[in-house]
Amino acid sequence: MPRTALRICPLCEATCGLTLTVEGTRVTGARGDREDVFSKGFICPKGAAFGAVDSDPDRLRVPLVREDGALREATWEEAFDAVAAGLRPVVERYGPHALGVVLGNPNVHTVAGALYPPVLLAALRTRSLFTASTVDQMPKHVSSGLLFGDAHAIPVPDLDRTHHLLLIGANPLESNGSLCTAPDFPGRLKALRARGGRLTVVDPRRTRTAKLADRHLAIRPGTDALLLAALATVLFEEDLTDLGALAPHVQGVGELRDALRDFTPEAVAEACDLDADLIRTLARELAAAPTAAVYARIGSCTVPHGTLASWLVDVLNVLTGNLDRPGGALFPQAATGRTPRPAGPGHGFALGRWHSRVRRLPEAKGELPLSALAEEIDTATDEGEPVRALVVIAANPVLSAPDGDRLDKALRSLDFMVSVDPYLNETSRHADVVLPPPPPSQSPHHDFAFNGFAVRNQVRYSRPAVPLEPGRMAETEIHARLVLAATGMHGADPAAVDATVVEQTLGKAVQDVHSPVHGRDPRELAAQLTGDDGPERRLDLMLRLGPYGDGFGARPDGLTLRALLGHPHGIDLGPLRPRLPQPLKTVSGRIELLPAPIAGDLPRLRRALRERPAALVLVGRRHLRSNNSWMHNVPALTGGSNRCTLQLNPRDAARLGIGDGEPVRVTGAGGAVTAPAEVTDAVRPGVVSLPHGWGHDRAGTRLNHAGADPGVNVNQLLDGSLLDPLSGNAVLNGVPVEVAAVPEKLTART
Ligand SMILES: Nc1nc2c(c(=O)[nH]1)N[C@H]1C(S)=C(S)[C@@H](COP(=O)(O)OP(=O)(O)OC[C@H]3O[C@@H](n4cnc5c(=O)[nH]c(N)nc54)[C@H](O)[C@@H]3O)O[C@H]1N2
Ligand SMILES: Nc1nc2c(c(=O)[nH]1)N[C@H]1C(S)=C(S)[C@@H](COP(=O)(O)OP(=O)(O)OC[C@H]3O[C@@H](n4cnc5c(=O)[nH]c(N)nc54)[C@H](O)[C@@H]3O)O[C@H]1N2
Ligand code: SF4
Ligand SMILES: [Mo]
Repeated sequence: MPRTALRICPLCEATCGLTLTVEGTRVTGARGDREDVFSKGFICPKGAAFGAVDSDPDRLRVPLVREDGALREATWEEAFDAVAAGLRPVVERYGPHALGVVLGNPNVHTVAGALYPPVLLAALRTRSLFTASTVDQMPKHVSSGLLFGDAHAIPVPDLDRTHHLLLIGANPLESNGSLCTAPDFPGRLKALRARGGRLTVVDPRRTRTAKLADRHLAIRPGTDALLLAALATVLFEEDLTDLGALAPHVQGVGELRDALRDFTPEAVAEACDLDADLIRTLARELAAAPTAAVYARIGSCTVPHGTLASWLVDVLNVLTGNLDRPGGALFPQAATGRTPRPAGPGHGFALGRWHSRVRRLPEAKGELPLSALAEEIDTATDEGEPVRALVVIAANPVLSAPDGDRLDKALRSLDFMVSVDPYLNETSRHADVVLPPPPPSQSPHHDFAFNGFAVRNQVRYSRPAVPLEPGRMAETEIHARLVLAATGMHGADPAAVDATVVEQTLGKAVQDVHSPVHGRDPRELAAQLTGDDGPERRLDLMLRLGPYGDGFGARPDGLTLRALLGHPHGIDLGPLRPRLPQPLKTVSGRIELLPAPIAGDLPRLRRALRERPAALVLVGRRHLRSNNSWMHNVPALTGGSNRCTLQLNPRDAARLGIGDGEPVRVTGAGGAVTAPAEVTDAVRPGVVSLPHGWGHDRAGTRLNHAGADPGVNVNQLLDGSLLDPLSGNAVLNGVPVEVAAVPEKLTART
């Protein structure tokens, strides 16, 4: 008999509650959970394909270990023996930085990815940390770090209450939203318009999101920081700033006004290819709206001025008084977030505490740019050791980072590599050991990361929908054993990892005068934790010490794991609320509107006013039925419009003699690829678009369906040299390329 089970969807940031149909141990259906407190029944095609994603026959079931050059199936014991034997000698011989760690996107979608990598990194003390953040949102972290003193304090637009949304470089109708967790983002945008609100979209492509908007500005890629600076300048010039309740918490308004003075609409219009009057109108609309929120994502981050654009987004929210007020942009408060401390000066945010070895690139948030991973492996310098061994968890940088071919070679040259990955793919094929996590149906779920960016405070937890298959190991246990193997404690009980974290966390909490457990006995508190295993006890711990927690009895009505388990559809914790000044951790205790590193980068933006744009630049795009590099192997999610085509405007197509469907050669600094042309006026002239995550044609992978229609790797067009200097984030959009027709008969060889 089929049964149902509830499971939060891990396939994008929207975190919808699903009702799964389970037959035996197999998920045979998925629909939206109408009683879910947050998603209320919403589901998208990816969520509906949960069963197909979950039961993909190419998912690895047992570990793989390299023997005589080839990967063979192995027991878990053999696999962890090999990991310990491979990693420890590298650390012991060459020191901690020779062991690199690469963390990919799905870590923010799993319980294991939230709970264990911090433990691993704290124990390893390696400076060679590379994550998907530096091909994504690092500019936002840096801007929040500088403005608010906390890289994780990222305001989210109050979608359900705002009167005016200025949405920049994001396409939530395909992506379902990012750094703005909102199940049914499309429905929420439609509701905004239905209640009389305005939606303005800035995007070089006329996306499905742009089609919903009152106004669409097809900006020239890479110039959003100029547009945003001009909007701020108009607010100053026309006396439209109104900080409202924020005023006592903000410093540097006068300095900011002076610093931005040159960036008038008239000055930026040509670079942005936008009308100066329109920019003025936009600024006036923003100021006049009863409430408004400026929100920007990938298209504003993965560009040469990513940090400046990210900073200006919040500058505009501050100048219009919309930061931290309902209808504006607010700081969510997650149930597993830290107990709020009283407001006051903090330590601030430091950048560049160390540098990469080869290009001397500054760290940001403890990370080096993913764009520098290949050179940190393949290039010797006088200073320090190259990376000789790598722990790769849920990452596929051969496709997601610039210049995959170089990285591919570099990975092959490593002394040792271990991947925690369900697939043998473009990256994990280089591993000496592959540790496959179970499919999502067999894993628990809680959104440690995304609840901190959600448009409504709420908390939900799903236990595994299906018991672990015999021979499987929970991803939490894989991570715990990996921590032990990498730190010289191979063979110890993995439960000790969780027990140590609990002991240390409680040990600190009881000494903290602001903690609800101040002065209590940590052992007595640890004994109160409930949960079936270590990860559940850690969740209980975080909930109970968190902002809504029971404080181990201090607030008897507060949250505990047991209370949460009694609410399988989740607990609603209410709309976002103003929180300032509490979240501020700057040295001044205020919002530092013009931080020194930002001021230091403004001359580069000023130079951009005079730069001649390239004739053709590349931007990316996402498709609703896809997710980065790892979902092209699921037949239910491929085909139709989800294809790796080069979109180009009819004017450019005519100029270059390219017909729809014909093969075109695209050349960039890092290489060239050939893809079919898709001639469409949805992209503005001078812009071409290729999606990322394709290029599944390398040997030695196990991706049968993806390999049949591999597409090309857009990141091969990049050589990794273009970065946003403050954050080290890769420039993936607005990249100069050349495009030429290819005679059909030659395409087979390219
Ligand atoms: N040109 C261009 N490049 C881009 C982007 C772009 O817009 N344009 N976007 C960038 C962005 S925003 C991101 S976040 C990165 C993503 O970059 P990555 O994180 O490197 O890539 P993903 O494709 O998300 O997948 C990572 C790996 O996780 C594995 N995986 C899936 N589920 C699980 C799981 O439950 N556990 C474990 N352990 N592994 C799992 C997959 O098999 C895959 O190998 O790509 C970036 N690259
Ligand atoms: N279906 C699906 N959903 C996903 C993913 C996926 O791969 N597929 N990936 C997930 C991940 S890891 C992330 S980070 C999020 C990203 O979520 P979004 O940020 O919403 O991602 P995109 O859909 O790539 O939208 C970026 C938009 O920026 C535009 N753009 C490019 N360059 C510029 C520019 O210079 N200026 C402006 N203003 N716009 C520009 C592009 O045309 C594109 O429409 O999506 C997540 N959700
Ligand atoms: S919108 Fe995202 S979370 Fe919701 S069902 Fe689709 S993939 Fe899953
Ligand atoms: Mo991302």
